Order: sequence, then C-alpha cells, then structure tokens
Amino acid sequence: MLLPLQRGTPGVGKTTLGKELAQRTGLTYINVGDLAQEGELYDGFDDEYQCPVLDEDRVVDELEDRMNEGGVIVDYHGCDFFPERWFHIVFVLRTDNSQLYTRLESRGYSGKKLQDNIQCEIFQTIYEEAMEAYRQEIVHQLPSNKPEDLENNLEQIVQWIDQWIKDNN
Ligand code: DAT
Repeated sequence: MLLPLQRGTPGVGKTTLGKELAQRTGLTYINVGDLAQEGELYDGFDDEYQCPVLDEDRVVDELEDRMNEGGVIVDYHGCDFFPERWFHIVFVLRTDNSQLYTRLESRGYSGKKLQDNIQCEIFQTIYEEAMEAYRQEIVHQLPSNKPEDLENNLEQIVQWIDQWIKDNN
C-alpha cells in the first residue's frame, strides 16, 4: 500500500505534479475536486465564495475502497477530513505570492476569492493543517515556483517511492 497525499493552496501546481507523477510511477492519480464534481458529492452552496460545499463524509465513503487497495496519489487543496491511516506521506506544495497571484488571476479568480487564497498561502494555512492532522515527520513542503522545481519534486518523490517499496517488500 502506498498512498501519497498532495496538498496546497489552489494554483500551487498539485494537478500538474500529481498527473506527471502518476505517469512516471504507474500510481493512480485522484483529484478530489473532480471526484466531487462527477459524483455531485456536495452538501449545500457557499454564497460567499459562490461554490458548492464539499460533502466530506461522502467523499471519504467514495474513496475508502480505492484507498484500501493502495497505490493512490490524492490531490486536494487541504482539509483534515481524510482518515490519517490512508497516507504514508504528505506533500504540501508552496508558491511565492506574486507567482500565485498571476496563476490564480489567469484562472479567472478575482476579488475576495483571489485575496483569500493568497492569504491562505501567506499564513501557511494548509501546511499548518497538515502538521496538525498527520504525524509531523511524514509532512514535507516542496517549492513549486518554476519548472525546475517541478522536475526536482518529481525526482524526489520518485526516489521516496522507490525507497518505500524497498523497505516494505
Ligand atoms: P493546482 O492543482 O494546485 O490548483 P495546477 O497544477 O493547476 O495547480 O497549476 C496551476 C498553474 O501553475 C498551471 O498553469 C501550471 C502552473 N505550474 C504548476 N507547477 C508549476 C511550476 N513548478 N512552475 C511553474 N508553473 C507551474
């Protein structure tokens, strides 16, 4: 069983890294946002942010069988509703504010949504959440500012996976 979790503010590069990692390793990439959208795993609507509210319990139920099989990379921008036992390692991607601003703007974010996401990154919200929800030694921050970072991160995670397989088989 091998279950990395990737977290980080929207726009930091989770999808890019997760998909490429799946290609290189043969692990399965699961984007929780997409999963929720496909299964309409929502519980109400957030008027302030104009987006549906994730039904966390249904997401966990939906993922449970696949997580028990193992070999899954889970991508989500945060939150601590996943069972701790699901993950062997957690990566939090980090992006400098000016870069993140440009990425989110080009994604169509503006006003409060843009500001709040930048603030989320400034205050290390996702990192702190991860450190509280998982054993600190399995939580790692990775820089995600430039294409070289992506390549370095991929190499580092692939190495970690190889080592994990050696240690556990
Ligand atoms: P997320 O899934 O965290 O929301 P994404 O993978 O969609 O983020 O990436 C957001 C944008 O940033 C997208 O245009 C690709 C770009 N990007 C991702 N990783 C990058 C990196 N290491 N260097 C430069 N740009 C990157």
